[in-house]
Amino acid sequence: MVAETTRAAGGPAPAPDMVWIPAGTFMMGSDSHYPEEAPAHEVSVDGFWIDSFTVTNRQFAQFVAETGHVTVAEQAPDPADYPGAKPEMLMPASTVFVAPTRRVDLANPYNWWTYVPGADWRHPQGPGSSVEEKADHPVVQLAWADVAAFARWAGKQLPSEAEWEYAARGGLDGATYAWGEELTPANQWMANTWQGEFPIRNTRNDGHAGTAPVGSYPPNGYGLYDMIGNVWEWSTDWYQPHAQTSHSCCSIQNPHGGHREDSFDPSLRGIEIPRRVMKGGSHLCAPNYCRRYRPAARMPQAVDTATSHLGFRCISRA
Ligand SMILES: [Ca+2]
Ligand SMILES: [Cu+2]
Repeated sequence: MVAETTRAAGGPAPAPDMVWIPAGTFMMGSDSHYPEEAPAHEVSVDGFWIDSFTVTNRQFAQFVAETGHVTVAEQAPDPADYPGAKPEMLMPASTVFVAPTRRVDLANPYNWWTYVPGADWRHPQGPGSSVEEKADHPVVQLAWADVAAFARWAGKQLPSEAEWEYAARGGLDGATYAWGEELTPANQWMANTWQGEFPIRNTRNDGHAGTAPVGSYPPNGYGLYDMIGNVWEWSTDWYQPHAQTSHSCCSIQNPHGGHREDSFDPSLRGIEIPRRVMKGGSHLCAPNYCRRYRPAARMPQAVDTATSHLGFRCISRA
């Protein structure tokens, strides 16, 4: 599982299992998929190191053992932050995917997302679950404050959306997938996604129904594993549609997303929780619901919200 460390313009790797991504210019976003990905626009990023793998339960456990960090999901939310919240929403809890038993309205994500008291990174599906057999799976159920604390402890940073997307493309500029134009080239599964009818039937043709151990699928052109699928990954950018943040005239240098105040969820009036961009899609992305198993795909994620399909990896800027 140890990836060969690339030594290049960035000098020696700052930590094990990191790959140097050379500075470059690429087409960020896509005009061919979901509206929030458009317009495709030219972007340049400086070189940086990036983790070959998403952070695992084993690594997060080491961080917690050394620092005593208590994650957001393990703490009761402060009622002052959530005016009008029901009491059951104010206990330590987190968001878990629970497959419905019959076909449901795909327009309502609450048909499969459940707020489960006692769900946290050690119990990703709730109190009855554990990560004992999942040391090499990506850690999940982390809010922004948790991944930021881990990165500080590790002496690393978190990627901007542009850095993440550039790395995910693996040198294939403008390609639909991180590996080319076909979802399953030569009938090979390149990422852990969902096969079958989401959210009721997972045929696990790719070998995994939930998370898979990191590095279970082939790496991209830069030697990075699981950039697509398995778990979504946090980026630093405040969420805004590309159309509102990009400039059409010229390439943008090291962009860092939108404005914090513009990232609030407009449907939650009076609750101003900023949202960052998450990238890469997850084991829940399915052709009949969410084709976000692509580098250009992006979704807003409230900084206080941890889920069972969201993890992260770190970078180190030169
Ligand atoms: Ca799968
Ligand atoms: Cu998806």
